[in-house]
Amino acid sequence: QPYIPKTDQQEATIRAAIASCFAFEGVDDGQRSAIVDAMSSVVFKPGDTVITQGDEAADNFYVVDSGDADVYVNDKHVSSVGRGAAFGELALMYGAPRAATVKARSDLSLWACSRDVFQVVVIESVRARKQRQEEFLAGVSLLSSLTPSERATVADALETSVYSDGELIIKSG
Ligand code: 1OR
Repeated sequence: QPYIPKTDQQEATIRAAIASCFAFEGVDDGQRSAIVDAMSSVVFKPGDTVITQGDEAADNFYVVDSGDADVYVNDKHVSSVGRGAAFGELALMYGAPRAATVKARSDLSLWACSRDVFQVVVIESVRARKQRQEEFLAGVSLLSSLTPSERATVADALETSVYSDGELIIKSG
């Protein structure tokens, strides 16, 4: 993986963006560090297009270092992103065309993570987590009549729930 040095503050910005982006749920600390290390700086001028809706060759996922960008769906302004926001993860996660157009509103400095690094780290850790969940579910006797593909569907829907000692989980009736 590439290694691009960052200041503590730059690293903190990227880490916080990753922490609040659902694409990185289940990605462990070591893998998050790999992404932080690999991200490289790209700059855009006001009015520049960063992402074009419908583009099928998504190249990067981004974190905003400074500046603002506008998000458009079907030419309609739907949101804006600024410092610490992550975007461009959807097409990389789902192998789908870009779902929105993103344009620089001001001078825009972004951290970019290439599709290759993103796929290795995120897709692999999502796959590994799903496999762990499927293996876990395979041992649950209540679900033993499910087919492997049904079990995979249930595994996809699993979320972690934490209970404190003595806390009610289900109430009869
Ligand atoms: P992407 O890889 O599809 C465009 O490239 C990115 O814009 C997308 O990932 C998201 O990270 C980001 N709908 C779709 N994409 C959005 C939206 C959005 N907001 C930000 N992105 N919205 C729904 C509009 C009907 C706005 C939600 C607030």
